[in-house]
Amino acid sequence: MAAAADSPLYLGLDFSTQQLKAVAIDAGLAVVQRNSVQFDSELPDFRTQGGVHIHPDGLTVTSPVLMWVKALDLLLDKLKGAGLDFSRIRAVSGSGQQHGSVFWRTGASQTLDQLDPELRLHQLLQDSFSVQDSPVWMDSSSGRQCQDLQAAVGGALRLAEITGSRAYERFTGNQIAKLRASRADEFQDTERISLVSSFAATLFLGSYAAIDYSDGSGMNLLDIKSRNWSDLCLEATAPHLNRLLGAPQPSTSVLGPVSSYFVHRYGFSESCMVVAFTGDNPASLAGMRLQQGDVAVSLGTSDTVFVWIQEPRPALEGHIFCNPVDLQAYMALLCFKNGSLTRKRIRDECAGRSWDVFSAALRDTALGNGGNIGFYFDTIEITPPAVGVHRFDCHNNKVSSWSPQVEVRAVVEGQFLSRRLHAERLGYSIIPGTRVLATGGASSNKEILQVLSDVFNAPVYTLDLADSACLGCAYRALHGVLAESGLSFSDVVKNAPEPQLVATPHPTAQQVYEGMLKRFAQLEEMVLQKTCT
Ligand code: ADP
Ligand code: XUL
Repeated sequence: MAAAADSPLYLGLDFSTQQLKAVAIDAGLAVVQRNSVQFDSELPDFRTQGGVHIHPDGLTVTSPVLMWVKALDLLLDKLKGAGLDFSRIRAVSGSGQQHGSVFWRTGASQTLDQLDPELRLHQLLQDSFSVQDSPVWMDSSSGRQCQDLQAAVGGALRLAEITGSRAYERFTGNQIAKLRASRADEFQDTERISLVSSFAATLFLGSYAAIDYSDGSGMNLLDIKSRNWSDLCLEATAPHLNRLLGAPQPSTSVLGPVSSYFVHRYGFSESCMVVAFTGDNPASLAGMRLQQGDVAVSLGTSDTVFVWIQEPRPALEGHIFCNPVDLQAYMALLCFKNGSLTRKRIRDECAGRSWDVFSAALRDTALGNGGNIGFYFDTIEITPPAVGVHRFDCHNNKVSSWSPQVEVRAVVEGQFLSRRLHAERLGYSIIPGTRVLATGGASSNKEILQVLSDVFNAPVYTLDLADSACLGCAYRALHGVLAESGLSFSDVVKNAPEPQLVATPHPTAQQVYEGMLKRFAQLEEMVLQKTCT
């Protein structure tokens, strides 16, 4: 039955690497609106590629913070143009690419407090940032600060025990330490530091929004057990950092009503609530309604693999984050930098820039690719920290090229062998009943998902909507307003559409990939040693 024309709606947003997306749902969880703004093509003045600027050192990667603000202006205009009645929105929540940081200039809170609804946000906030180019998750320029932090707290494993991860260059604390050392004046002129998620919540709230526990776990600063900033980590990063960060809050918190700017400019209701924003991966966990035993594989700009866990066992590889929907639980995550952008490069070079041709190459080549194994690290990888393109034939001999079709299968098989290898090292194992839940841009490609199913030897499911982070935030907005009456997240989303089965493993998959996985692990070790020497 269609919902009444004035029934409540819940808005979810996702400030991801390449675009800003929105999904509105009704109280019955049906999607009523969907829209997006592509940064490169719709905001060309900022001259980004894939939403970012890669600096000449090849390590520093940033995005213009005003591009994100302008994207929100544009998205809201698009939603209005498409007929979304903002007055029906009961709550809004959102997510952002994880780890990115926004530096608000001294005095910005006053500007936020008096936003003139006649003007656009990007005009109003032009002078509100002490740093124009926000470091993002693709940055790997803070190696020195990572070493310093680990030394200060008693080693990599100790840091992982406190914060859920050893030091990673993209993690926000290390970015803050780098900025403080390299751009002291801008740092001095900063009154508040947000994550991309809490920055976006701040725009809606008109005052500084708290960092939530789940996205806050990606900073190397939060004690994931006490769910408070770790004094040890804060002190090792910058003086008085807790003042710049504000107190962290549960990811399910209702932060307050939208600011009067949104009421007057777009017709939001004064009682529309802002529910804490979180990271895109935690938001995907919510959107996919991940259950214990499932493994989620997100194929966006980055590829990520994540599982729901009850007891954290931090290690030197992978990350443990506080769970975004259950205060007692955690999630484990692996992140791979060379995901869609690398697949797209191979598509452009070997498949005439067409996903259809790319898919045909996967269909026309055999499982196991005749024993050929490829590693494709266009930029220095996170898991494992290796770089370069490395091709091996079935005898483990290095080769310099393959036919276009073999190259296409090699990039996809190599990526998924790596996802499985590292997920198993994190404690994940395939058991009868295991579901692989796929999301992100590439999850619309059935042939890619068939390879995923074969390599994992498990069925692959997707949601109708490839963008689970955005949908997860619409669910979280709804949960935020209902949580006060004691409803759990799973109660709230129990009638959401079930994921659809899209691929089952080929009968020979286990035989082909068991052996290949062992060879892959040995070859990866070799590639890694090469990178380190
Ligand atoms: P993000 O949220 O990280 O910005 P998305 O999850 O929207 O990214 O995924 C975008 C990526 O999806 C693009 O880089 C693109 O290469 C990839 N993609 C889109 N369509 C396909 C397809 N049919 N096959 C494979 N990859 C695709
Ligand atoms: C996760 C990570 C990326 C970003 C961008 O640790 O760095 O997945 O969240 O999507």
